Amino acid sequence: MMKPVYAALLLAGTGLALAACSDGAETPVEDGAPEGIAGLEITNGRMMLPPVAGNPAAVYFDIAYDGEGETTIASADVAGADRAELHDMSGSAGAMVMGEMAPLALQPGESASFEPGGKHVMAFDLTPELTAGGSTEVTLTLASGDKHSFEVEIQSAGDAR
Ligand SMILES: [Cu+2]
Repeated sequence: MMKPVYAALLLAGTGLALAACSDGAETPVEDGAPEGIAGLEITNGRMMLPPVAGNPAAVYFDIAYDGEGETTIASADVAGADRAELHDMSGSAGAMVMGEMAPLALQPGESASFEPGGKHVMAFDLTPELTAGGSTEVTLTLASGDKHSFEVEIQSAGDAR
């Protein structure tokens, strides 16, 4: 007796969730959030120092988004670096090239990894104060102009990525 009722409720719930998702795509962006973006979560953040001083460093992290409406990451800044760019790798094995990445759009529920061999933030002209074992702040700027900052651990080139 209980089982069919329970199953029917589950089905009804699924239908509602799907409807809510498709409506969400057109929800306008919420007001600016000075202390970070609601629903944006960064984990596993780390900066890999270059093997040769003077070369750029790479910043990696995992990003998960579960806010309202689409969000788009347009640029990045790294404290202690003169400038930073969003990069991605393209091409095939043996002939990979990196280049500037198009702004990264995330829908609610989506996630992405910035990782060796793929997307990364490239940090140019580092101050000598960025040393292995320390940390620095990375700020992502969204297409909306909102910013989201987080700390990354600094690792030397030889450390496991
Ligand atoms: Cu790069």
